[in-house]
Amino acid sequence: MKNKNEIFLLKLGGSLLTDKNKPFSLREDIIKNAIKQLIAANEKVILIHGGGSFGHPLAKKYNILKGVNTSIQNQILGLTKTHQAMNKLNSYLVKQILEQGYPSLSIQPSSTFMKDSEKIITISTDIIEATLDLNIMPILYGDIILDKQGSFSILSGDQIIFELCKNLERYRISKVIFTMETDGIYVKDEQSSENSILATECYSDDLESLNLANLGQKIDVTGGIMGKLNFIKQICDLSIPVQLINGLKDEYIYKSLKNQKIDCTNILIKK
Ligand code: IP8
Repeated sequence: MKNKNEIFLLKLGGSLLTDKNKPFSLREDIIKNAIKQLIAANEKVILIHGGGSFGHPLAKKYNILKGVNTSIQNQILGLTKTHQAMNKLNSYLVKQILEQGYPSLSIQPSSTFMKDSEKIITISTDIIEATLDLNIMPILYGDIILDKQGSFSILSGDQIIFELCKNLERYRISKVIFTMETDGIYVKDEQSSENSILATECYSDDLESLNLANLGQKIDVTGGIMGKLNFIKQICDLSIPVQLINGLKDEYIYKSLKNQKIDCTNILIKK
């Protein structure tokens, strides 16, 4: 029997939820299907989603990641617009989930986390744990983050996951699932330079030395696959297993939440 306080963290990648080539465009069928699987699995989950074509283009336009820059026209307005764009994407997801009769609550990351120079300060995770206590699914998302030193930056969904892994007290995270548009991490095939192979199992200690094939940065201001691997390594250092799965494949989100076997990348923790 499962420990009552065990939960999954599930990240729905922004490139899965939105059309990267068109600002502010939703992939409605994909979103609805992902939500259907999540609800069918009926596990205790904290849902985190990325920015896709909502947050990233604005964050890029106003160079939000690097903080205050007075030479960028209307940067502060751009900061607030970036948040608003993420809010809009988040509202769409929450609406779909509620319409399917599943209790979920959006928790605004820019009011839950702050920065003090480079360091992230978690204001409180009590609200997230109180939400879980009531059997409500908390939903967080990549957002802007304000800095005590008078600046700001971008807080990615991956970073939120790492902060939750570090700071949740009453809930044990049994697995972090990253849902993407590919089956996981691809490495270059040493026999043929044109081919790449899915790394189905990979020890966290080996992440840094992988000969990656899928390096595309696309529209992400928050570091693409390299940034993700960096957080994955740190999550695994907390002894939490990580799985990277394809959110486009039939029932993969459901199967992952039910710990069923799927073709994906499992990051293993070295004993
Ligand atoms: O897609 C980025 O979140 P991510 C959020 O998880 C913004 O990296 C505001 C660009």
